[in-house]
Amino acid sequence: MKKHTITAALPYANGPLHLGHLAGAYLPADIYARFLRLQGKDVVFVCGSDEHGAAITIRAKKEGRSPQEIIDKYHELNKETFEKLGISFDIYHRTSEALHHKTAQDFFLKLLENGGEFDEKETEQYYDEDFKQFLADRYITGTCPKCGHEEAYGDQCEKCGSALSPTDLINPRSSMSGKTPILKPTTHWYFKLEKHGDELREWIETGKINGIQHHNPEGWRKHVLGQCLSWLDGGLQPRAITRDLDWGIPVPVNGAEGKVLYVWFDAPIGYISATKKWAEDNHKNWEDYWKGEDVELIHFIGKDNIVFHCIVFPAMLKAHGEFALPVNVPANQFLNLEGRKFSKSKGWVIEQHQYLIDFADFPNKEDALRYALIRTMPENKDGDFKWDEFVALHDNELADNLGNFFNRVLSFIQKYCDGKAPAFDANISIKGATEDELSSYNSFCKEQILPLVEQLEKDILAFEFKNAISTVLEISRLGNAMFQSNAPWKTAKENPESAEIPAVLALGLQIAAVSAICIEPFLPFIAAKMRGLLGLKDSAAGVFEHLKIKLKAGAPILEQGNAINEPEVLFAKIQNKKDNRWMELVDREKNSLAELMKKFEAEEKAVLAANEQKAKAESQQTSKEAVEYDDFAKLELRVGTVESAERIPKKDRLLKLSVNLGSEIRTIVSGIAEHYAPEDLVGKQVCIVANLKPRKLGGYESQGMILTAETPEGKLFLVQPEEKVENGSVVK
Ligand code: B3M
Ligand code: ZN
Repeated sequence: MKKHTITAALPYANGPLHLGHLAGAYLPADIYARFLRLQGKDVVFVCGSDEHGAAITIRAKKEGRSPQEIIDKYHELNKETFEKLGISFDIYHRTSEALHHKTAQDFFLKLLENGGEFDEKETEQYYDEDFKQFLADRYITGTCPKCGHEEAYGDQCEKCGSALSPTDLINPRSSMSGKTPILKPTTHWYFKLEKHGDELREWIETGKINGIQHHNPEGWRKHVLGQCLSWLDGGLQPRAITRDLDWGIPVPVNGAEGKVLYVWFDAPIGYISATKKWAEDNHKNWEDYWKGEDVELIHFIGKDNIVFHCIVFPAMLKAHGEFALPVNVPANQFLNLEGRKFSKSKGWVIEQHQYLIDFADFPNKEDALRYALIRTMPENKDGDFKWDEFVALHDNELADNLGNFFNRVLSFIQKYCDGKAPAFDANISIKGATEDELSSYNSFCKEQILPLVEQLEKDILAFEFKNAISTVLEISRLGNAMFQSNAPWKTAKENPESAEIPAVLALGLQIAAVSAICIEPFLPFIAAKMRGLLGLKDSAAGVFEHLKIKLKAGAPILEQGNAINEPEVLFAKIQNKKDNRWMELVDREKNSLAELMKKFEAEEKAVLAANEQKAKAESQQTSKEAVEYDDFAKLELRVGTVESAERIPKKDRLLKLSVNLGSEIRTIVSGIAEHYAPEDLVGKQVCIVANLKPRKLGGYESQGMILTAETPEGKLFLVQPEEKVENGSVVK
């Protein structure tokens, strides 16, 4: 039997996660894993904390704590929060576990032993002399050579997004001592990624490994393939997979003291060690889930991790030799918050644990959030989480459609059928979703419900979760429409003994049961409640397959006579005139974002003003090089009076002036037509450069140049003597 290994990116245990992370990787992975379990597939769904790397040591240093304290705190917080949100990992492991250290070291040694995978190379790297430590890329800041940003990191400039290496930085500084680091030789192991380039390209482009079809690249997201191919086209380079650091997994080689494996080398191996631990605890063989042809490995990640999961880790798995490669990496794009990027440092963020605290009393808070995130999931383009939409989706779709339908079914069953699943008679005709469409129980199941259920399956297996959940809501919409066209409440008044009543209600009940099963991967909490009310057994492995079989056969999902419970409100509306509690919570969130937005806008305005100021000051500074006095003295500047002025046809900027210099009248063509009307100039005194060589301008010979002052905005004003002087007076 096929083994399905589902991984979700291991979050760094250096802080809480926000809704963008949830929508990006964990929620889609959970939907997929839950669905496969309903299909009866053999699944392991692994995740855990990524507890190495500079991000954690930097945080520890900032807070004056040990890395161990940091990871313990956030590992627990993230693990617990995922659980509360119904993310159904089979295991949430940690990369600080001894089992993981050993697994990663063995992996390294196997690659070393295989030969030809690594290069051991000495290079010069930045070293902080005060702290006696080589500096991880993230520990070095300096000026970005591409955009001039002064706080760029040694691996990346966060302003312009360029990938950098530490030696690219101008004025590098150590973020430990703040001083300029020195370059010092050190030896590291480099993984020869380029060696696997051709194989990787074939695998990405055709889905083939050694000529055997492994997956269908058509099923991969375009943006994922695009990123992979652009990396391959750019040429693969050897990558250092060790670091000089005291936090991480020691390089298991004599003489490598003080060196650890690079975090991106050990972290993906964390998927393997998590599986090992789970297998150990559950009497399974971990290798069944990682090796051999029956393995279907799928990585759920955000788009910033594509390269590591589609190029580097597959190359490592290939180099090792025994592992299966992923069949898909359905990476998501990013989720925004009310139109802006999530930013923890700016406070523009909703952390998932904080949401649970803020909405603690709100029933269905978990599913309400899951629903809003699924409906805005950034599958193929960035998504946007908006509070108004959160409310609308909950009230108009969950409450008014799914909740309402379910409630109707349950109350009808109480009212007309004594709270028991009614028998149905396949021969009785029931109106379909529209009044003129006539159906029987059988054909309704086969022709109307089954196609939706199959569509749902297709959507999920294609990682189209947004479409998939709409399909589930389509099922309850169909149920509501069926009730509407049959109106059993009317029949009950007109002909209470009619066999049509139990037949219609039996069908309604079946549709409710189908909804309860199909909604489970998306909204597990409400699904459990629905099952409880219907008296459906627990969501057992394979229940989805049984559902399809029953629908095909027109057989009941709920047996006749099953006790059905009294209805309960499934979704309490947020917008509720009588009870404003939930809207108040939402308003609080909205207000705090609005406050922040005001602050951002004020800041942005201030920055803009400062920039303008700076530009102005710069434009006013002398920018030309200094000249000798003698050079200046070569200019002959004189005062004259404008005798006449006229426009030059077709030359919008030019005026032709006659200027009286006392001893002579000069014709001067000047570019001031946009600033002075000809009639305004006549009679005015001006300063001119009198010994400029005559030039042809606008079809006339210009015998001099008028001096003007130009403001930073580009407006021109005549330069004039303060009082009238004799024409021909010298300016000096
Ligand atoms: N911890 C980066 C991240 O959280 C990294 C993922 C590791 S997955 C093997 O985005
Ligand atoms: Zn930059």
